[in-house]
Order: sequence, then C-alpha cells, then structure tokens
Amino acid sequence: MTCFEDLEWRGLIKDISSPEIKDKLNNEKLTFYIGTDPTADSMHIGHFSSFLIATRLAKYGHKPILLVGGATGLIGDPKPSAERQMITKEQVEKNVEGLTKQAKEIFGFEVVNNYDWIKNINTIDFLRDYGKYINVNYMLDKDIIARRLETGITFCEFAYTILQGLDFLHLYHDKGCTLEVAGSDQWGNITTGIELARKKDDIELYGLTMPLVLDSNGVKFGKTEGNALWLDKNKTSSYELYQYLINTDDVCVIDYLKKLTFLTKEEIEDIESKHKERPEERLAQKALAKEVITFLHGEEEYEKALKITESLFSGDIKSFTSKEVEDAFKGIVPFEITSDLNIVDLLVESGVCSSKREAREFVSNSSITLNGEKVTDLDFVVTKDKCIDSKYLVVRRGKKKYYVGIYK
Ligand code: 629
Repeated sequence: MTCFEDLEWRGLIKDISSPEIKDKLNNEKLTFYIGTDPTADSMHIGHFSSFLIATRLAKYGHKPILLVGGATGLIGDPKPSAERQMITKEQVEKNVEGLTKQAKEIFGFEVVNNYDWIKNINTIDFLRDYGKYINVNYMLDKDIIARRLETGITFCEFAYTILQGLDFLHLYHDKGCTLEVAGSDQWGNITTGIELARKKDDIELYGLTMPLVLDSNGVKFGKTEGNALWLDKNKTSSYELYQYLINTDDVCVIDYLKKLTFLTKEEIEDIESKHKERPEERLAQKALAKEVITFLHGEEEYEKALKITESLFSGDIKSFTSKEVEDAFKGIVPFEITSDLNIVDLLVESGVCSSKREAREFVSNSSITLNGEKVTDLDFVVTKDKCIDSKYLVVRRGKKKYYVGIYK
C-alpha cells in the first residue's frame, strides 16, 4: 500500500489543498508540521488522534515538526461559538513547558515554539509584511470567522489566522517545511498560510486535514461528560484510559483501530472478522486499549491497567499497591478510619452497612471481603498494618460494591 492509500484506507483524509499531495506523499520525502496551542499543560486524547499522523508519516520517511503555540496561545484560535477567555502569560509559559516535554517524550520529534519568531515581529512589520497580503474579505469567508460574525469577534482573535499562516511560511524558510497537517477544524488557518506563501513569496505550500474522530453519538473522541482524557498519566491514569477504550462502542471500534493504531490492514481485518463472530469477547476493544496505552505510556503501564481491570473483575485485589488502589477507585470518596475497629463497627461507621444487624449478616454470609480476603469472623479487628501500604482498606460488599477506607 502506498502512503496515501494507507491514509485513505484509515479514513484520515478530509481535505487536501491540491491533488499533487498524493504523489508528493508517495514519492517524495516531505518536511511537514502539526501544531497545538498551550491551552493546558497536557495534551488530551483528541490531540493524540491528530498528532499520531506525525508518527505515521514518519514511518513513510517524511519528517515531522511539532509546533507548540507559545505566541498563538496568547491570542486564542477563534472557536465557532464564542470568544475565548485570555490565559495569563505565566500560565501559557507553564503550559508550553508541559506540552513541549510531553510531545518530545511521546512522539520523540523536533518541537518548535512559535513565540521564538513571532515575539520579534513589531506591529508595523506585522501589518506590512503579512497583513498587507491577506484580504479581509478573504478572511471573512473562512468558516469559523463567518460563524462568529453574528455573535461578534474581537480583532485579536480575528488576526489569529495570520499568525498561524506566517508560522507555516516561517517553517518553510527555516526548515523546508512544505506541508501542514491538522484536524479538519484547522482548514481555514492552513489555507491562510498557503495564501500568504503564494502572494508574498510566490511559493506553493500544501495542506492536509483529517476528519475529527467522533464516537457513535457524534461526540468528539475522548470527551466523556465534558471531561478530557489527558495524555499525562498523572492526570489520567492508564487504568482510566483503559476503561475508556475498552468501553468503545462496537460501531466505532474498527474505525478507531484504523485511526489510532499502527496495526496493519491485514491485522485489523483479522480482528474485525473475529470481533464480528464473538463481539462479547471485546477483542477489538482489547486490541485498541493495548495499542494506544502501550504507545502513550509504555508496556509496563498497559500491564498495570490490565492487572487492575482483571483483579477488579475477579475481586482479587490482594496484590494491589496503594497507587493501584488510587487508580482503580479514583471516583470513590474514601471513608476515614481513625483507630483500630471491630469489623461490625467499621461496616456501620463507614456506611457500608446500615445497621449492626445488617453488618453481622453480611459478615456471616461471607459477603464481605477486606483487601481481597473474605472475612467471616465477627470479632475481626481492622488495624493499620492490615491496610494496603498501611493506608488503604478496600471493602467489597457482595459481588461488585466497593468502598475504600483510608487509615489516618
Ligand atoms: C499555530 C497554532 C500553528 C499551527 C497550529 C496551531 C494550533 C491550532 C489549534 N489546534 C487545536 C488545539 O491546539 O488550535 N490553531 O487544540 C487542535 N490541534 C490538533 C488538531 C485539532 C485542533 O492541536 O488539529 O483539530 C484537534 O484535534 O483543534 O502554526
């Protein structure tokens, strides 16, 4: 399969600025870039779905440059809905630092910061060298800007597209970059760069966009109840990521395998046919979780996420560390244990049971496990040294109901 056929097969092509791109991707070695703005100190999984194109094209011999928008982040790419809240310069600087480190760690390619060249352009030069080449009518025609005319758009955000355009031209002159790649929402900004290069320097630059990855409800990939899934494993643990991916809808999972993994066409088709035969085994979801987490966090983290998942499923959490307890039960507010307590008293005080009578019944029925061990002795006493790392007590009532105690 050629590079372009591969991208097409994976559904990674939305718009291309010229049909020549096909030949260029197949027969030349291009330097290309993809950018992100420092709106947070970590990328989320939505960014990953776009940025993966860097690794994908690199496998075909093209050279990626990752751009962090230290300058553009101070301005704010207009959203279709409303003006953005400005972020402080200090915050942007911190975010740039986080993103640069992360991009290097995960993808391992060169990372540049557009603050390095934009900070030196003064107002007069900006207007003469760039503003002069971009017609306002042309800008007003751009989808995102047009959509903002009703609600209003400040000059600050209106000018954003020129900054992204001049980045492209800068990277052409500085690094021979001829292609900008992004999610489809960036089409307007990419074409500003192409227009600027044509008009100012009579150069042909190229753009390629990918469809935004959506779930079965048309919601952007990685957004669950408004929460982003971060690539920083301290913000979103491998286990949380595993849970998200393993719950992928059957309708989207093959599409995700194509877009988010490097499994080959043959491998994916094989998974697809097995998955269709026995969807309940969730083979496709398991493959997706394995590939994505291994790429992002490494094999060890993937094994950890798998272990937590399997242990919770079987109820065997004896070997959990305190970190694994924290990952596994992040959503549960722990109850506090302030002194050694008899099991029946503990079950009542923690709210696991509503009365001593109920507590005794659960214990006698073998329905209570503490840190993965069944407790049937009504005189059992919970002490600090029985807690995981002298800290956590995981109580399971019945088959599935979990509570977490923290020994203070
Ligand atoms: C200067 C800034 C450039 C080139 C790009 C940029 C950032 C760009 C942007 N991108 C989105 C972001 O930062 O706002 N103006 O969140 C985001 N992008 C990845 C995909 C995207 C896009 O980083 O393109 O479509 C989402 O996945 O929204 O010279």
